[in-house]
Amino acid sequence: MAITLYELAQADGTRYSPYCWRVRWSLRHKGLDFRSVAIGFDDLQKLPGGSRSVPTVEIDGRVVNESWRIAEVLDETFPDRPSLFACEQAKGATRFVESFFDKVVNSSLLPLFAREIHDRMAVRDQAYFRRTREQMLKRTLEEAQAGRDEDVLRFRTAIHPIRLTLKTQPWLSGETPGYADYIGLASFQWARLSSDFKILVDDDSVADWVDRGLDLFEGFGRNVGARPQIDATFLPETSSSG
Ligand SMILES: N[C@@H](CCC(=O)N[C@@H](CS)C(=O)NCC(=O)O)C(=O)O
Repeated sequence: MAITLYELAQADGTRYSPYCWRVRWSLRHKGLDFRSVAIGFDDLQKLPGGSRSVPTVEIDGRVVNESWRIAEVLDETFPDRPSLFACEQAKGATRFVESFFDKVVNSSLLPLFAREIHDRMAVRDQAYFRRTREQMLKRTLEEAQAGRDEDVLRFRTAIHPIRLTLKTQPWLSGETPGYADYIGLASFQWARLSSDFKILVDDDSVADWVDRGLDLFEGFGRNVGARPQIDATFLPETSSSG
């Protein structure tokens, strides 16, 4: 079984996309090895299957796009491996988790460190990123960053539902981590890899959950840095963008 994950990378090769990290953790959850191919924004139109966004995966030649669909396909294709959704009802509820992280968490995080995302990407990606993200944010990357000391306080309040959930269970998925956790952890991983700005205070239960998430699968999330650490069982990470 050959699995290839196409994903955005910083100039130094660090994979930082929050939607790709959902898939990265999902693949590890299912115990699947994969080859990571780094692309730039100008490679999006060259993705297999005409995807135009990452994550895109190829599983033995079958191309799947969109993080949610990829998670579904992983559960359908590998039913004997640990499930990402556990049951249809849990999957239904996880859709709400996805919407919360897409529309509340990721949208609130982007202005805090969009300028740093820009600075860490390859120069050839920067103009496209600046143009499209400034359209989204309706202000310049610099203006967005200038307000972040106040914005982060609002962000910490907005994520209170995560704290309330973690009061009664160790993971968003319940007793053990599942796709709901990978959706959420991926957002904080995006922040961690993109910026030095402090998103969470140390004694926040959300910070503890992120910490535990980074330790999963022998520190799979933690052991990435300037150069993505390559697990001995992994195929080498390759770059299509030179
Ligand atoms: N709903 C999609 C969202 C994926 C997404 O927004 N990916 C970004 C990178 S993090 C992308 O490919 N953007 C293309 C662009 O900005 O043109 C998913 O869950 O896979």
